[in-house]
Amino acid sequence: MAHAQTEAKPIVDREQALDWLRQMLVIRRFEERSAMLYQRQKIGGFCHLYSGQEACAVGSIGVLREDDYVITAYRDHGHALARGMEPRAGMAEMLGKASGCSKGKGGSMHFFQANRNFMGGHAIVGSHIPLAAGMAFASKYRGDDRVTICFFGDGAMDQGALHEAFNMAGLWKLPVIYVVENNLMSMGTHLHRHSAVLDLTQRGGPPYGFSASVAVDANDIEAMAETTLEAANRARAGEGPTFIEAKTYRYRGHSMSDPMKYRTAEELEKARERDPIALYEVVLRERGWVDDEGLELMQAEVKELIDEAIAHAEEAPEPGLDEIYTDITVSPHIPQE
Ligand SMILES: Cc1ncc(C[n+]2csc(CCOP(=O)(O)OP(=O)(O)O)c2C)c(N)n1
Repeated sequence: MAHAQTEAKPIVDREQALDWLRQMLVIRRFEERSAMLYQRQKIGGFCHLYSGQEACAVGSIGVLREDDYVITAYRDHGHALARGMEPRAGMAEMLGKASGCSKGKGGSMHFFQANRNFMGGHAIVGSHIPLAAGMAFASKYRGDDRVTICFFGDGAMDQGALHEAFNMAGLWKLPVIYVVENNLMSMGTHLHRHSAVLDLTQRGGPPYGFSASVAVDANDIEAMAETTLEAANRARAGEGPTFIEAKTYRYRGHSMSDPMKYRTAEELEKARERDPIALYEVVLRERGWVDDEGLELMQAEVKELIDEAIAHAEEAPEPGLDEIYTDITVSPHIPQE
């Protein structure tokens, strides 16, 4: 049983809190079922699970506006679902079906939903970090007050693209929030083996003149929400970017093919004692906002939602051959007969 460690005063009302708990449960179940489908070879390509990190996506995206931009790396299911993607569009994408969010052509690493300003999962480590600066630049150029939030892993801290983009974001005071989800691992390489400085808030914000650089316990969903809200307020007020080191942990291997030999069962067990979903359930019980019956009902609803998404995905058609060149490149480069 997890113990509540959050002291944060509620920044949300009951309805919002229950919605966040539900979203975390949806992400967890979506991925557990995806893992099963992967093992049954229903899902092709790479598949990176987010289990253990749910509070990071739900808490941060949950305080943003619908017109703000969200962009992430390849561990993207959690961010997409937190942004409101329908599980059936996500699951169909996992199975490579035409009704998937990227028409079945992107797969697990390339969820995308422009009408929710979810600007995608990106497979090349660090590649989307300059894109986030570009989106934030566009907001500033247009004179609107939209914010861009960009998620990446601790491994991306070493990419040159990150440092080039951070320099421009700081220089031009762009309205962007950069969130490193520090789950301690870059594939099987521990942070202390790829970074001389372990306090990422020192590497992320200060060298580039960001308005703030803060570390947060990202298993505490409300702490994550509060930190993000403050960052968004600063960005909208023209104060420029914030760097957030979201301290978290992933339960699964890097991808489905990772046997996790770099980690002990004890380490995993210890991490699970601070499971973000269990922690939040305890908090909400203590506030009297949920009880056994409410939780059971919520779990049953989430199960049904994911069951339905899988049934839809299994039955949906594959993309037709005529889709082979669509959405791949701009029209002049499509081969002509
Ligand atoms: C430029 C580039 N180099 C290497 C890879 C192979 N690769 C895929 S994921 C990964 C590790 C990244 O770890 P991290 O950024 O910490 O993210 P996490 O998987 O923990 O979410 C690597 C090296 C890649 N996709 N792109």
